Amino acid sequence: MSEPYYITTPIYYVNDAPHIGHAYTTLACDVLARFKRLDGYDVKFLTGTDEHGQKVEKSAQTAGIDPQAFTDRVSQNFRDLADFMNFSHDDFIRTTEERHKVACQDIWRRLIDAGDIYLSAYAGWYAVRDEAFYGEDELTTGADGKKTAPSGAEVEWVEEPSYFFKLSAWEDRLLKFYDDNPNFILPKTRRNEVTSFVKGGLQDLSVSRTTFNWGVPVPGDDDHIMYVWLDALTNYITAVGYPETESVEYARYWPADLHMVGKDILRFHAVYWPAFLMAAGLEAPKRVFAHGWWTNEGQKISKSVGNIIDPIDLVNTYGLDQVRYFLLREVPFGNDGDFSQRAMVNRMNGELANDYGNLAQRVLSMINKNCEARVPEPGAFTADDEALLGQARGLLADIRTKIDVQSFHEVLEAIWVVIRAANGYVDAQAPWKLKKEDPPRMATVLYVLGETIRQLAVLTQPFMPQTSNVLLDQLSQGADQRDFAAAGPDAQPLESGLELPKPEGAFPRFVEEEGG
Ligand code: ME8
Repeated sequence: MSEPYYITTPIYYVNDAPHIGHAYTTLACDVLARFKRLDGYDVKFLTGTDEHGQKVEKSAQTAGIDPQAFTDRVSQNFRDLADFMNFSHDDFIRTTEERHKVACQDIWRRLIDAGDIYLSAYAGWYAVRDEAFYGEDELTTGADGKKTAPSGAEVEWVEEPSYFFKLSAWEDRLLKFYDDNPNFILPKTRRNEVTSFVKGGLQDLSVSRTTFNWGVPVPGDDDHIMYVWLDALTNYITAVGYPETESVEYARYWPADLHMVGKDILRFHAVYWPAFLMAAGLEAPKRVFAHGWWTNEGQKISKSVGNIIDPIDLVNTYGLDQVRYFLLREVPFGNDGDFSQRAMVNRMNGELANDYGNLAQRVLSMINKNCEARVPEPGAFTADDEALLGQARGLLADIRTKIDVQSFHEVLEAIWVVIRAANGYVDAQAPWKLKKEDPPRMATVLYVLGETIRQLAVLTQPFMPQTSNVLLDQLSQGADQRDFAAAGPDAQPLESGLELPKPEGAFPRFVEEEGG
């Protein structure tokens, strides 16, 4: 049986329309999920929506509808975006589902039984936007006297009865856990941030609210609802069948291989979540990767600035695979990045249309014209031929190691090294000249290029599924010739004599409108 791989996105708040940041995180997971499936893993890829809490309740009130109807509507927008972006999730969880309520109440009971939850009262600052509690020392006071959290969110003073989780008791065990699992938090810089936060001392965490009721009721105390983050984090185990810890699904997929998150919510995933799980007697996930933050033409993306990037508009302008490629190529994964139209067009025209698109188009057209539209029969390979073929066959092993540390930009860079080498080879070998001078050599050169393009098209599938499939169709590759068994040194190479369809361009150029 194939090895399991369980990957999750954050579940997004349904307070607002999805934007480029949400699409980015899910895209990264989609690429990993597709990569692992093609590489023979049994993948479970989870995404969904976070529907409880004060922030969502307030948004529903502003919209003038009841919270359930509101969340039904907004959650659907996230589902529609996932379909539009060609995301391949296996499950979409909503925290208002019954299966999730059962899971939340069960983990609560486990925490009570373990003696890690006690009843007291909270008096302190709360930011509804972050759904987070803050200490006085973390806040900044503005000229207007208003206090804000480090995220920029406004805080309000809250006083209410509350259950607390004994987070303070978990400091040493968390530090030991980070030590024992050096790759639990990636990138490394984020790991250092988290360990110094924990070393600075942990306070017990308020895990229930009483001043509103849009949430999962605390078992045995109807006055309280569970804190939205305890509720939300639990989604990752609900989706694998928790509380049925003996179930086949739970045993197979838990602990998760990777929780992908933005850097804004790392603390919840790397501190609170493993502490909740360990306290409940459950295993902690294997890795949390915190990626960076996108800005738009240098500015923070926010509704009030009015510069939200709608992924649907972006795709309608540049094309789906172009946007998928750009987002993971432009910024070293983990770093912050800036979206600019100029950079998008440059990469689309330079790397996709010119480098990759032209390579495929030139080679396939020459085969079509000069080889009766069939894969040519190669003669003996020269050192140059072997060098290019060797580079293409070596790619799979190289990018596997880069994917395993979520280094998407390096994967794409490695693929482009081969694309550029193939273009250099076309120029050096000049097959158009060989047509008259040495037709058998032309056949060998075009064969080498055809085989290189086949390897490339197999490996670009996770990033650009549609376009890669167009290329694989043009190489007459069947459905069973597209997984990663078809790439690398042990693959069955392109078959001579195979009939190829008439080539068509797979990577359009972006032509700017006049005056635009
Ligand atoms: O935090 N750049 O949900 P959320 C990059 N419900 N990524 C961005 C981004 C940007 N400008 N803006 C948003 C929540 N994101 C909780 C999560 S999980 C148990 C609960 C992405 O709707 C990024 O992944 O505020 C960030 O962590 C997430 O959206 C926050 O989504």
